[in-house]
Amino acid sequence: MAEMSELKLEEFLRLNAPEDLSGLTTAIAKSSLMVWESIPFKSGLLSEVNPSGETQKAIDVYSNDVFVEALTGTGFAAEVASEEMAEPAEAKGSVSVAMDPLDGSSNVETNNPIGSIFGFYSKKLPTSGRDLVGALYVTYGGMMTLTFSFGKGVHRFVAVREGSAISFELLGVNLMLPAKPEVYGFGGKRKDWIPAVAQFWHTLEEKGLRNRYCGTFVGDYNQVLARGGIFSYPALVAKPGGKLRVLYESAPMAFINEQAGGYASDGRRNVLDIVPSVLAERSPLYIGSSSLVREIEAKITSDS
Ligand code: AFP
Repeated sequence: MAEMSELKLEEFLRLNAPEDLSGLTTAIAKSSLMVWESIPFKSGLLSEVNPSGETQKAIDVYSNDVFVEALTGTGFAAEVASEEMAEPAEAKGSVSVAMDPLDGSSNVETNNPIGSIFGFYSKKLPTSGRDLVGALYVTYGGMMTLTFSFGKGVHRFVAVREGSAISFELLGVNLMLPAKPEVYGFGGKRKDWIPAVAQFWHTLEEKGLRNRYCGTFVGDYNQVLARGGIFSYPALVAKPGGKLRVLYESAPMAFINEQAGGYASDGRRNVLDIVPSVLAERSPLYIGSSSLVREIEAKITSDS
C-alpha cells in the first residue's frame, strides 16, 4: 500500500488497484466533477436553459446519463445498473456496476450534502454483496471527496482546484471507524419505526451518542465513518423492507464499512449476504460501528 500523502489519484490507482477498477474509478472521478459543477444549473434552482440554449435536464437524470456514458465507455463495465433506470445499460467489459447516481437529490434545494454510490460486482446483477470487488462513494458537500475500497482498506481523495485545473489529492489511507462511537442518525419517522428501533435510540442517547442526521445516506454515513456510531434507515412497521436499495446503496456501503472495521446488518444478517432477486430490492439497513449494529440486530432478532 502506497504511503505518500502527496499521491494523486491516478498514481495511487496505478499502484493499488487492478486495471479494470482503476479505469472505472478514474471515469467516476472525472464524471463526478461534471455532476458537481452542474448541480446549481441543472437542479431547477437557476435557469432551465443553459448558455448554449439547450433545455436542462433534471440533475438526477443528467448525473445518471453522465455516469452511464463514462462507465460504459471505459471498456471495463459489463453492465451499468442504476437506481434511475429500469434495465441496465449493457457494455463489453467484465465488471458489473450498480449505482445510485445522485443520492439524496431531494436535498439539493436545501444545500445539504448529496452524493453518488457505486458497487463493482464480479457477477451479473442482481447478485449478492459477496460478489463485490470494490465500492466507492462521492460526497458533494463543502468538499468533493471520493471514498473507496477495493478490498484492501478504505481510502479517500479530495478534489482540489489549482488555477483552472482540478486534481484529486490523497486525504487519507486505511480509514477506520473510531473505537468510541459518537453519532447516530436514523431515517424516517420515529412513530413508524419497528419497536426494537424505537427503543434503541434511547439506549444510544444513554451511551452518550448525539443525533446527527442530514437526510442523505452518503452524508450521514460519512460522518459515522469519521466519528464512529450508527446510521440506519430501519424497518418500518408499515414498510418492513425499509427504503434503501440493496444493490445500489446498502451493499456497496456495507463493503466499505466492513473494510473500515464496521458491520452492516438488515436486522437479521450481514447485508453482504443478501441475494436480491430483483435489481431494485430494498432492505432495512443498520450500518456503522460493529458493537452498536450487533446490539440492534440482537434486539430485532429477539423481538421476532
Ligand atoms: P432522496 O434521493 O429522495 O433525497 O432520498 C434520499 C434517501 O434515499 C437516502 O439518501 C436517505 O438516507 C433517505 O432517503 C432519507 O429518507 P427520509 O427523508 O425518509 O429520512
